[in-house]
Amino acid sequence: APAQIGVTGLAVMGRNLARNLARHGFTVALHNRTHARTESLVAEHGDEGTFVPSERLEDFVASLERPRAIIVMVKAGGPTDAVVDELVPLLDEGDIVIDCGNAHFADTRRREQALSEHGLHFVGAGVSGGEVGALEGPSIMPGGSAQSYEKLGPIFESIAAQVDGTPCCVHVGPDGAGHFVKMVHNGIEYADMQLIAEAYDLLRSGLGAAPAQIADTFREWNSGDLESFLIEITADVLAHTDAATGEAFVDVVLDQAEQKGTGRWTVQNALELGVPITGIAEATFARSLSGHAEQRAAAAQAFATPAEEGFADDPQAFTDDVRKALYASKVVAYAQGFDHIAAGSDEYGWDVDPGAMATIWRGGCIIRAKFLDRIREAYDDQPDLPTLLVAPYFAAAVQDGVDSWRRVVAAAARAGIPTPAFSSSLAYFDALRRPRLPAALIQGLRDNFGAHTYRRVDRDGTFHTEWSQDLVEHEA
Ligand code: NBP
Repeated sequence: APAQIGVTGLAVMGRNLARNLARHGFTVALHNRTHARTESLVAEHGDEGTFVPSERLEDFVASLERPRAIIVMVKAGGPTDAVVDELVPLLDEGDIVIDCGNAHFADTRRREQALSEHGLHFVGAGVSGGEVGALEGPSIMPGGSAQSYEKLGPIFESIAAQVDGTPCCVHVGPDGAGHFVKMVHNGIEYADMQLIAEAYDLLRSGLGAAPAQIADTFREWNSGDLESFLIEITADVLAHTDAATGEAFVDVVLDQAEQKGTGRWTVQNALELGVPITGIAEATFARSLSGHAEQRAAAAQAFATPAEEGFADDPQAFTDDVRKALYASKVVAYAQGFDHIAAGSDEYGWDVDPGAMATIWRGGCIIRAKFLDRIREAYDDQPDLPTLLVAPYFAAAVQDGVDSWRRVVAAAARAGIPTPAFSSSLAYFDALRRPRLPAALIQGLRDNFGAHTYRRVDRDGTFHTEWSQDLVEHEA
């Protein structure tokens, strides 16, 4: 029988996705540029389901039922274009090419446009969960036409992670919507990880707690509001001992965080759309800063650590403060991420349902967390929520944590412990809730040096003051 779906690109991700599909009863056509990968997949896992391997791309395409659904799981960028270009002449009208790699959503928009001119569907699908997720159930964020989802929906929803009987997959919106949402997901992941790292640093450097002790703290936190995959694996990583040295694993790892670029994409696009995703931006810059080894060495030599007294007066109280500050900062990071999705949806005309995004991130993906249920509820209750921060549940949580948040940020500043994500999230919260901002002064300065005009609180219209001529004010 012809295959129901095909996968080309059988490195870690494609291989596991193909196995997941086969395990769910789909007949899966297989192809990889280097045929040995296809052969080893069939040799090692051929008994998990029905695979139809082909060495030539033409045979692979011919082995599929129509309309064809072909998952491309190759290195993002040039390789994806190369594979798509090879596929297009072999396909027929109505066929669907699905890019499950980490493409930039702008590339996905371009490819979707190009393939639609050939009568083909191009679906950019964000897939999160790493290699384990791909095999056991990822979170899937497919974009592309509604028509393509009629065929793909049942397949993707059956192989996705399931939470309370609901699949972690939904049609996100047209063209690049899926890859856009995956990009923001990764940005939130950056913020989440930075916040966790700052909480660890506060307990480690502030209280002098050992990694194994802090692992216990995170394990405890994982039984409350903070329950999430990242908190869980933080406990695992902190509890881990390096086999070679017997030291805590975290102490033998070079402290320079790397990135593949999705955080940067998120921040770049947020700058273009004018969405203040400060938590994600700080997290991305914190990784860059960690890599500036020469500057760090020079500054470390030039400046001493401030002497801090009384930091650990009441370790338990401080630990509770850190937990609450972490939660409040996390709420800010998600509020900003959901703002970003809303802005992208408006700008590119996607009509993305934010509550549905919270739903499909509950399982499979890296940021899966208990509190995503609360986000979905918040949008169910009020679809036009101005910001997640004012949804009753989150407003109460932030209100409850705000004193702790201030104490932690103040203590960190006194002790010289950098908490860019904690601090900037608090500043964001304070800026949002203040009735009046010093932006008024900025407008005054802009009008002074550049005649950029300003608006007034008491009258409609646009004004300019003639600063050099006795401060004459007139409507611009
Ligand atoms: P890689 O990103 O390492 O890509 C390797 C695959 O691309 C191989 O199948 C390779 O074929 C194929 N390929 C390349 Br490279 N250039 C090609 C070309 N010009 N023509 C045809 N095939 C080409 O694989 P991966 O780690 O499995 O990731 C796949 C995608 O999934 C990426 O976009 C990645 O960003 C994304 N992703 C990865 C993760 C993760 O945890 N790793 C998570 C989520 C998403 P070959 O065997 O012949 O060299």
